[in-house]
Amino acid sequence: MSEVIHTITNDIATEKSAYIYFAGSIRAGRDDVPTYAKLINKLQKYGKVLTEHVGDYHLSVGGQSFLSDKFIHDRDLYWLRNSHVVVAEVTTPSLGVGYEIASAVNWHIPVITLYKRGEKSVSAMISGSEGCRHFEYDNVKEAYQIIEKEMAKLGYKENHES
Ligand code: 6IA
Repeated sequence: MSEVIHTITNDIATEKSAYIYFAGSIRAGRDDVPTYAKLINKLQKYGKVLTEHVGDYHLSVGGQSFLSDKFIHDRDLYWLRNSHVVVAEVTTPSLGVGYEIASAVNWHIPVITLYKRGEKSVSAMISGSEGCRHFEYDNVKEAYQIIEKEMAKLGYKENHES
């Protein structure tokens, strides 16, 4: 673990732009992976997305199973603690994503939550949280516009070269 933390620390220390923690469902279901991948792609224009694997089509509910749950938990919380902004796609309700959002709110890290407008409603613990900037969207283009506005408000510019 300490070796991994050391690698992460070096990685974080050499980056200059925003460190973004993208949260999306893993064990709670992978139906929204195509959306996660697009949102991650967009967010990469603002800095380093520490959790690219969440949008990886190859990471199934059994993905990264060579890692212990404790390792995943500790590593992800370390990344979360070191992020400047959290973007969570919350359409598929996930315990892990809820836990990450609550941790980020408690650490006063800005949280943007995105929910695909539909028949169901998001949990009031998300839409009612003062620590979350919560948005509903109809399509990915709309989600991109939300990201653009919110990242600009936080002082992050889109790098068109990446
Ligand atoms: O409860 P969930 O599994 O849906 O939680 C998803 C959230 O927790 C994501 O935002 C991730 O940051 C984090 N997370 C949960 N599981 C993993 C994981 N592998 N790898 C990386 N991040 C994770 C799980 C593999 C497991 C099925 C063996």
